[in-house]
Amino acid sequence: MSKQFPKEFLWGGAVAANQVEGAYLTDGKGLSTSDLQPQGVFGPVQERVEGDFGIKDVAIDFYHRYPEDMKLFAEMGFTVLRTSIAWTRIFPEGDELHPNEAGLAFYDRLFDEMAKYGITPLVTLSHYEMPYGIVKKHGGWGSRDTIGFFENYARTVFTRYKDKVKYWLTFNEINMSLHAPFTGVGLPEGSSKQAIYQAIHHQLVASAKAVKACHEIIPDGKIGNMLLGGMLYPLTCKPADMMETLQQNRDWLFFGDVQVRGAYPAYMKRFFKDRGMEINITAEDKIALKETVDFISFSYYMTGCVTTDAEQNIKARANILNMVPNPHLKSSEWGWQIDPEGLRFLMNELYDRYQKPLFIVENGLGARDKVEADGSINDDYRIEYINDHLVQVHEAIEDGVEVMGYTSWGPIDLVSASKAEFSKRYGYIYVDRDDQGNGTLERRRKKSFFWYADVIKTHGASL
Ligand code: BGP
Repeated sequence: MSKQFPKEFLWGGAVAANQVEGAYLTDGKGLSTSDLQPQGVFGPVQERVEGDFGIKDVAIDFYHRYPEDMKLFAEMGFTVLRTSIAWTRIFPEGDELHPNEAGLAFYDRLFDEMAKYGITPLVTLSHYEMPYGIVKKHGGWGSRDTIGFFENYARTVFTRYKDKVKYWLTFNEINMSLHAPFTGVGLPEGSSKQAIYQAIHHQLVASAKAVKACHEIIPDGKIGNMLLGGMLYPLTCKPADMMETLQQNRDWLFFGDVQVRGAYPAYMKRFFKDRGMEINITAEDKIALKETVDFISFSYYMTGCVTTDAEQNIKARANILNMVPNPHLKSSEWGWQIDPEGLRFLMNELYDRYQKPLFIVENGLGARDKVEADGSINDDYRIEYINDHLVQVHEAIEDGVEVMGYTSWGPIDLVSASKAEFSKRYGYIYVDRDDQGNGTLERRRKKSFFWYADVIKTHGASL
């Protein structure tokens, strides 16, 4: 069967401001939460000391080198690039009334550069970072006031870029707040579940208000949510395992349920009651939540299993999300289980549940690459991974799922989110930098670069 994708399908890659830009204080940028996590999104928060503080300070210097990178993306034939705006470039402390013009001007230049090559921007408002000023002064998303700060930021960027950016996302992997509360909602590690869910509630209201603002300011625009697509399977067909899997899948689908359906799902009533939690949801909040997203975007790297067997549960802890390993799947070096068919399964699940178009905005293989003596980088493992996943995306389209596009994660090597290291690479483009920050930052095409260019050129027929 030909793997031809629809002509209007968008092809490209995805990056995030704090993992590529560097220039962490340039042109009036304020400190973001990510600038205080030198060891990554699960790492401790450290007050900054003078001088070098970790590899994210420079990252891949995209802030200055984006014209060169855009040229390479265009050479691969990208029709879309997902990136995020660093909130702290626009509002350095987060709670100012007026934006920082130099920060706004940077993204004007960036979007203009994309336009030169006909690359459509897909922009995340908040990708794993927020102004540290809001955390220090207001307690992050724990405070209701943060909804207003975010809405002001969202309205500012929608108004400024309304003619340049038509596709938007609110919060990156909003469901990760349960696993990394500081990164997600600016609360300290060890915060109570009650506090985390209250902060998440504020974030969900803010997300809905951004959706409303986008609809008002950019009537021909589209705005989506962004979920970590962490599909879980029951380890056995024991009814108790089935039930537990249903519950655990709801832990992350809950966010989508609110953002797509416009209200808290029925099952959350018992969830909160059983845990003795009470979330302050006002009548105005309920009205605000009714403004729902136009499409659903998600990341997809792996699947995992669920069991009610205590012993198996202790043995698990195979990856960052503590999923029980699936005996039928292989894992990456970082314990992420590779499951292309799971992507088709997940896409069908999401489409059955919501009947909204889907956008796969992250997928890829983190691996250590070797530069050969002749300078080539032969990343066949990456080609295989992406090929197999794209074949399943095509299957899902054949199944009837509406899919807007695919942006693989890190088309150019960047700083890893979970470990803030450089040796876990995702790119089609190699960047000369190591975990200690040594290297020239020179860009080089890997074997996968030419392979992906071919996939795009043939609309998937070469898969
Ligand atoms: C997602 C994040 C990204 C990204 C990716 C890969 O969860 O949205 O920011 O980094 O995971 O993760 P890592 O960089 O830890 O390999």
